[in-house]
Amino acid sequence: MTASQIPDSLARKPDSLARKIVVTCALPYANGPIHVGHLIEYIQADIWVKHLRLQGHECHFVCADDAHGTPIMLKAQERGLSPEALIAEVKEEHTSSFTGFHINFDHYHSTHSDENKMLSEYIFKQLDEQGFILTKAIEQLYDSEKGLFLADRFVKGECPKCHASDQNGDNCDNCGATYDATDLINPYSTLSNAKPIKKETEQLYFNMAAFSDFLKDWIHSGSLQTEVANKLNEWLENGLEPWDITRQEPYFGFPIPGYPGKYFYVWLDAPIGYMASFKAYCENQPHLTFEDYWRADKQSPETKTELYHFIGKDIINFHGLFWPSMLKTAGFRLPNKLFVHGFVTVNGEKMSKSKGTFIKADTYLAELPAEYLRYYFACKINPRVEDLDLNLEDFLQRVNSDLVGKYVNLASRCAGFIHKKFDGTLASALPNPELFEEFTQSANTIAELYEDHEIGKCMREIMLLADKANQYIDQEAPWKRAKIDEELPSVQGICTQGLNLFRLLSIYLKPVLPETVQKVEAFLATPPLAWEDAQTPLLDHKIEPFKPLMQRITPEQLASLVAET
Ligand code: NOT
Ligand code: ZN
Repeated sequence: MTASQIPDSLARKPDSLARKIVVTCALPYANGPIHVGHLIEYIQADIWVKHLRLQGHECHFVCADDAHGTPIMLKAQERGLSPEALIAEVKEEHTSSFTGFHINFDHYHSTHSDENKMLSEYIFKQLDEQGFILTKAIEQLYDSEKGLFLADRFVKGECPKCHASDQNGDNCDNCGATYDATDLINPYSTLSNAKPIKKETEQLYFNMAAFSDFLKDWIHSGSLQTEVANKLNEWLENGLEPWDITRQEPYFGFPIPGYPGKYFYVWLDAPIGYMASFKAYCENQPHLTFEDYWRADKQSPETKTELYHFIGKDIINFHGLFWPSMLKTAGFRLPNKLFVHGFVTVNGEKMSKSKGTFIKADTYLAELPAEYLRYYFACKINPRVEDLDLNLEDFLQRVNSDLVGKYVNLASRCAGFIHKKFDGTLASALPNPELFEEFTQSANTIAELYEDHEIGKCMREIMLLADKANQYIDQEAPWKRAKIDEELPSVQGICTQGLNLFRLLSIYLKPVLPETVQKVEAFLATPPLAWEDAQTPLLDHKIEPFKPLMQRITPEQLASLVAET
C-alpha cells in the first residue's frame, strides 16, 4: 500500500507511537433534520478527529441514527409510513447533511439494527443476571383511544400544587413543582385529547443506587469537565432513583426477551448504538477487532485503546451515570472522556422557527460553503460547557476578514507573480528563513491546542501567524519591485516565502478546512499535506495556476439564510 492508499482512519505513525482511538457523537433522532444546533457537536468532533489523524494516530469515527421511541413511531403513523421506511429516509437525509459539512464518519449506523439488538439483549442479560434489574407494578396513564401508555410529555393537566391549567406531565412551568403524571388533576392525552385512565403495568428498573460508590470514583477519575463532574455529583449526593427502562407496546424498539409486550426504553439501547456502529464497521475492516476496543479485559497498558464521546449538556445523566454503570456491569471499558458542549444560540437568542433562526443544515448549505461555519464554530470552541452564539453579523466579519482577507489573500497576493514572471516555479531559497522557522515552531503549540480542545485559541494563534505573513508581504511590496527591472529577481524569493507561509497555515488549518486545503494541495502540486511537512519549505518546485479559493460572504446571503428557514 502506498501512502496515498492508506485509509484515512489508519495510523501513519509506527505502531508503538500511534494511539488507537474511537470517537463518537450523540446519535441524532431519526425524526427530523440536522440543524445548526446539532452541527456544533459534529463539527467539533470532526475537527478533533481530523487533528488526531493528521498527527498520525489511528482514529475511528462512528455514529448512527437514534431510531427508536414513541415520537418516531407516531411520526411514521402521521406520514402513513412504516417506522422502518421513515428511519431509512431520515438516515439518507442525515448522512447527506453530514457529508455536506465534510463530517466524515467511518461508519454511520442505526440503533434499529441486528448488532444493536444483539448487544442490547446481551447487556440487559448481564444486568439482570447480576441482580441489577428490579421489577415493580405501577399505575400509569393509558390513552384508551390511541391504545398506548402515555409518556409524561404526552399528558397535560392541572398542576396538583398551584392548580395552573395545561401543565406538563412531570413538572409545572408555573410553580416549578415536580410530580408524577398520575397526580395531575383532570389529565388529558395530548395525542387524542381523551381523558387517560390509570392502568397497572409491571415495569423493569435499573437499580442505580447499587452503583453509587462506583460512580463516585468515575466522577472523580478526571474523565469529566469540572462543571459536569459537579452536576453529576449533586445528583449522586441526592441519591439515585431506580431508572425505568421499560416501555409498553405499541412502541418502536426492541422487545425485552422474556417480558411479552414490553420494550427497551429508547435511552437504554441508544448508547449501545455506539458499540453497534463500531461492530458493524469492524465487519468490513479486517484489521480491526471489536473486542480490542470495547472489552475491559483487553485494556492492558500495551494494548489499550481510547474512547471519547461528544455530547450536549442536556444528556449528561445518560452518559455520566447510566452508561458507565451499564458498561461496567457487562464487562466493557469506560470512556476516557466525555466532551460536553453547550447549546447554540443564534443572534443571542434561542433558535426560533418563527424568527427564521432555526437554521437547518441543508438551508445553510444551499447558501454558503460548509467550511465557513466550520471555521466560525472552531473560533468559538473551548473545553468548557458554555453556550455558543452564532451571531450572523460577526460570522460575516470573521469569515471575510480571517479566511478571505488574511488566509486566502496571502496566496493570491503571491501566486500571480510566480506565474507571470517565473514560469510558475518557486525560488530555490527563502529570503527570510527565520520567519519560516518561527512558523514551523508554532506547530507544537497548535497541535497541543487542538488536542486540548482549545480550538478557539488555536484559530487565534493561526490568525496571528497569518497577520505576520501579510505584514511581511506588505513590507516587501512585491508589486512595486516587479516594476523595477533590477528588483525583479527578488520578487521570486518574496513570493516563494509568502507561499511557503501560506502552505504552513494550510497545514495548521487542515482539520477545519479540509476541502480548501485539498484545493491548496492541487494548487501547490503536492501530495496531501502532512503535519511533518511544516518542517521543510517547498523550494524549486513548479506550482499550478492559482484559482480563487474562497469568496466573501454577502449580507444578501445571510438574509436568505434566515428567510428560507
Ligand atoms: N438521540 C439522543 C439525543 O438527545 C442522543 C442519543 C445519544 C446516544 O438527540 N446515547 N446515549 N446515551
Ligand atoms: Zn404548579
